[in-house]
This record gives sequence, C-alpha cells and structure tokens, in this order.
Amino acid sequence: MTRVFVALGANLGDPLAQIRAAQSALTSLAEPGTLHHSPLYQSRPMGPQDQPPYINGVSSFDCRLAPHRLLDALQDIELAYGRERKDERWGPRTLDLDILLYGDLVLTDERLTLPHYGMKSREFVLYPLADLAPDLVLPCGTALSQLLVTCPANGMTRLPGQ
Ligand code: 5RY
Ligand code: CA
Ligand code: CA
Ligand code: CA
Repeated sequence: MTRVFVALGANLGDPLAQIRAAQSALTSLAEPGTLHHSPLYQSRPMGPQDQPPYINGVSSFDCRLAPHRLLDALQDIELAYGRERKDERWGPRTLDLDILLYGDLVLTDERLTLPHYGMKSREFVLYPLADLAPDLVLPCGTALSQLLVTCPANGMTRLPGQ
C-alpha cells in the first residue's frame, strides 16, 4: 500500500463543482478511511495568463493501484468531468488531476514523472499540500516547509468555508 498525493485543478465550466465531483470520485481509488482533502484555494493562473482563475486543492490517500494504473484512473475521471484535449499547451481545463507523489517513488517515463516535475515551485500545489502534510519531506530530501519559504502565497485565496 502506498500513500499518494494528487493535485486537483479546474478553471472552466463550474470549477468548484468539478473539483467536488473529483474529490468524491477519488473514493473509489482509496483504501477505506484514508482519503483526505485539503482546503480549496482560488489561485491566479501561472503560465499562460489569458485564462480564468483556478480552483486548486490536494488530496491524499492510500492506494493499491500501480502508478500507471492510478494515472489511467485519474485520466478517466478527468474525461468523465468534461476534459477535452486541446492543442494549446497549459490552456484552461474543466479538470486536471496530477499525481504529485507516489510514496517515495522516483520515476520518469513517457507518461509520468514522479515526483511531479513542477510541484516544487507552484504555490497552488505547495500550500494545500502543506495543509494536509506540513511535515512532509520529498524523496529528494527537501522539506516542504523549506519550499514554502521561497514560494510566497501570491494570488492564493482560501475559499470561504475551507
Ligand atoms: C509557471 C507554467 C505552466 C506554472 C507555470 C504551468 C495551473 C504552471 C496553473 C493550476 C494555477 C497551469 C502549468 N511558471 N495555474 N497553470 N493552477 N495549471 N493557478 O492548476 F502551473 S498550466
Ligand atoms: Ca491562450
Ligand atoms: Ca497540472
Ligand atoms: Ca495534468
């Protein structure tokens, strides 16, 4: 059994509804009693700026699926909630689910890079991750608390009720 962290993002359609639906859908991938959701944030788009603000969060759970089977399952959830494949790199989307961490596994292939290649510098990942696991240390030995020092929460607003 492996503890995994998944990033959730959405900025088209009804982003909050799609994130909520995705949180529920993760139940089918998680060992009973192990699924936890961070508070949700509205965040300013990073990368291309000509797109709406995002809703972002992180969920964690214990998982029996191998990494690529988990990726398949997350992509099925993305498609179920309206994800379309667009040509534009880093364009807006109804739902984006990324594996951030799969235990301490380090892996790179055509489909998957673990840990997620961008997570160390993205506030919309690091802050909700820290809400769930403030004492986390990445497989490379870097403490999450150290990454937060160099990554201010600019443009991040915790949604009311979170
Ligand atoms: C940078 C470039 C591309 C950061 C940089 C991407 C999200 C990135 C996003 C999201 C928010 C993207 C990938 N420098 N902005 N931009 N939330 N995804 N706020 O989920 F993340 S495209
Ligand atoms: Ca554009
Ligand atoms: Ca992403
Ligand atoms: Ca993705």
